[in-house]
Amino acid sequence: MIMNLKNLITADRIEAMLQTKRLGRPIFAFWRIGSTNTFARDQAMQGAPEGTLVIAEEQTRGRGRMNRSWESACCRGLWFSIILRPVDNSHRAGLYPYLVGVSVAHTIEEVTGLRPALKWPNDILINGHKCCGILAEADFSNGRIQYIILGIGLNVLHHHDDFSHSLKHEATSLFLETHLHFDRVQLLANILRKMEHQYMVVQTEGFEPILKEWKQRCPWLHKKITVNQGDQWLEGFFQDLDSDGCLLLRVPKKGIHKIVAGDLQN
Ligand code: BT5
Repeated sequence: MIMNLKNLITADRIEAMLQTKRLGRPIFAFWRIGSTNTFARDQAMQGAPEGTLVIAEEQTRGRGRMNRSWESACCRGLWFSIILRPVDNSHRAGLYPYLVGVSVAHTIEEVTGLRPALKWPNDILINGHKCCGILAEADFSNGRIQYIILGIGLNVLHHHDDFSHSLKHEATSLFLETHLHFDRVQLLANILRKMEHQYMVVQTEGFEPILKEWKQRCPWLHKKITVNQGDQWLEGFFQDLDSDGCLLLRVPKKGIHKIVAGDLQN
C-alpha cells in the first residue's frame, strides 16, 4: 500500500483533531519505538500528568499480556498508550480495560457500522477475528494507584500480507472488514473522546454502566466456555462479571469459580 504522507500520525495532526480536555495532552509521537507502554511507564514514573499520550507509527517490541508480543506493523495501526491517575482509589485498576474495550468498540461501530464483539478479558473481535488488544499496567505503590497505563493496539489499514503467517487467520483490520481507508488520527481522536466520556461516567456513577455495556457486547456471556490458565483448562458457563471485573465461571457440580486472569477459548 502506498501511504499518503498527509495521513501519517503526527503530534500536530492529533492536536488539530482532539476534542478532549485531558486525554491526549501532552502528546509524545514517535516514528518508531520499542513499546509505547514502556515509554509511558517511564514518563509516568517521572511524573507525567494524567492524559499523557504516547503513540508510534511502529513498535519493535510491542507487548501483549503475559509476555506475549504484539505485532505493530509500520503505518498500519494505532499503537498508543494513555496515562491515567485516578484519584479515588475505590476505582479498581482492573476495571479500566473494560472502559477501553467499550470505548473502542463504540468507535468502531460508529465508523464502520459493524458490531464488534468483546471477548474476555480484553480483546475486540470483528467477525471472529481479533482487531484490537488492550494492555493495562498499574503501579500501586504506597497504598494507592500511582498511575495506570492503558495500552491499545488497533489494526486499521492492514492487508492480509501485513500480518505474520501465524496471525493471518486470527487477526483482522478495519480495512479488511470494510475496504475503507480510515484516517487513523481521526479514529484516535474519536476513541479518546469516548474514553474521556466513559472516564467521567466512572467518576460519577462508578463502573456499573461500563460493565453493563461490556456484557451486552460479549456474545460469550451465559454460554459454555473454556478458560485457559496456563497449564489449567476450566470448562463451565460464563455466568457474569463481578464488580472487580473477574469472570464468574459456573462449573456444573462444582459451583462458581472466580477467574482473575486467563484466556477464553472459542
Ligand atoms: C493483548 O495481549 O491483546 C494486548 C495488546 C496491547 C498492544 C498495545 S499496542 C500499544 C501498547 N504498547 C504495547 O507494547 N502494547 C500495547 P494478549 O491478550 O496477550 O494478546 C496477545 C496475542 O494477540 C498474541 O500472542 C497474538 O496471538 C495476538 N496478536 C499479536 N499481535 C496482534 C495484532 N496486531 N492483531 C491481532 N492479534 C495480535
